[in-house]
Amino acid sequence: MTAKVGVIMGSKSDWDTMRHCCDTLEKLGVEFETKVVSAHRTPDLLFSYSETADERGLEVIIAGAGGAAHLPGMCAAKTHLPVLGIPVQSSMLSGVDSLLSIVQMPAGIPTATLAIGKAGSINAALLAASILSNKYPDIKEALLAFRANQTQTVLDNPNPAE
Ligand code: RP5
Repeated sequence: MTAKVGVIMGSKSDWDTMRHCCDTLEKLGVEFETKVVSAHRTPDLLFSYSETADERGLEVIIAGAGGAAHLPGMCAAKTHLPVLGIPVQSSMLSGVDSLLSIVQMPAGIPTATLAIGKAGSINAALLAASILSNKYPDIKEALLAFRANQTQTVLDNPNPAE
C-alpha cells in the first residue's frame, strides 16, 4: 500500500489536532503516512522529506504546525505537490500566530490554509480526498458518501434541544 498523502507535523504535541485529519483519511480509505518533521528542529529532514515526496508516490502533503508555523510554507518551497496547512491552536496566542504564519505566503509558493485546530484538521483530509477524487473513483465515492451521510444526519435531527 503506497501512501498517497503525507501527514506531517512540527511536534508530537500536534498529534491531538492532527489525529482528526488521520481519522478522517482512514474513514475515506485514503492511504497515508504520518511523521513528525520540524521546520526548526529538523530542517534537513524537512528538506529531504519534501524533495523526495513526489518520487515516493505522495500526491498531497498535509502539514500541521503551531506558533511560528513555518512547516507548510517551507515544505511547499521544496515540492510542487499541493501542500495543505493546518494551523495548530497554540497555548500563548490561540493559534492566530499559527494561522498568520501559514496563510500569508508570497506569490509563487502557495499553501492551502485551513481553519485553526480540529475543524481545519478534518477539512484538510476532506480537501485532500477532494483533490484525489478526480483520479481515484473509490475516493470520490467515499467522499460523496461522507457528504451525503453528513447532510442526512442534520436533516434527521432538526430539533436542537433533543
Ligand atoms: C511547533 O511548535 C510545533 O508544530 C508545535 O505546535 C509547537 C510547539 O512544539 P513543542 O514545544 O510542543 O514540541 O514547531
